[in-house]
Amino acid sequence: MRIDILTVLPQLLESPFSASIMQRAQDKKHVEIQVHNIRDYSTNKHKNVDDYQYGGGAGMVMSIEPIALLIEKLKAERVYDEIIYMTPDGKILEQQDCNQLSLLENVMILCGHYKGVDERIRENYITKEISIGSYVLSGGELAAAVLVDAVVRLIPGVLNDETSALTDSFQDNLLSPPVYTRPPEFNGWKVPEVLLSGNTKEIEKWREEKALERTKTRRPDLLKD
Ligand code: 6GU
Repeated sequence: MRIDILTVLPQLLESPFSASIMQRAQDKKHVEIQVHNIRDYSTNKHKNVDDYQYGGGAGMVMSIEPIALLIEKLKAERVYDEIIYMTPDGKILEQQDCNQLSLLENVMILCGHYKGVDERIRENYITKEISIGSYVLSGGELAAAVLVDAVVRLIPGVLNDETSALTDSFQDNLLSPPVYTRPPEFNGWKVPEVLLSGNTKEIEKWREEKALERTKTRRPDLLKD
């Protein structure tokens, strides 16, 4: 998969992809992530990327020209399956959306900033609008990092058996059961006996029960359908 991220703050997207699973996914060529600075495509001598909004009101709007230039340049290089705009008024991201996106070849992600982007960008280029939750961030960069992380780990080959995405919370609409590691007792706090029993059938049954119990109490909405 190739992911192009368009931003006015490329610094914010340096570290999220430079460690652990995200770095390994790039090293192993499962994904190529390119971050583009919208300011490099500014058409005026001050390198502005925003302007006052028509009709008045507080807050700047991301200008159409540099973003359109950059999008057109990228679209001339390859065909994009989706051009995503990160915005608090987008569809709230869920695991199912990530599963679908992980199957795509070329994805472009535009990070919103200030009061947002000139509506003509949304009308003419954007194919999907995504939010990561019902709260407001200063910009779309951290949201884009969350989206990319959630999607890239699902690309076949990125995770090994030990970290397999198949047992993640949400993949089967259930939260994950509790987990434990050595020692078997700490401060008098014991690991559940069944996990030490070696009885794989009983362990599997216990995990299913705990997953269901946890989902019922914490996220009953997941059990509706
Ligand atoms: Cl995608 N952007 C911003 N600015 N805030 C958000 C968001 C996105 N998703 C949740 N809050």
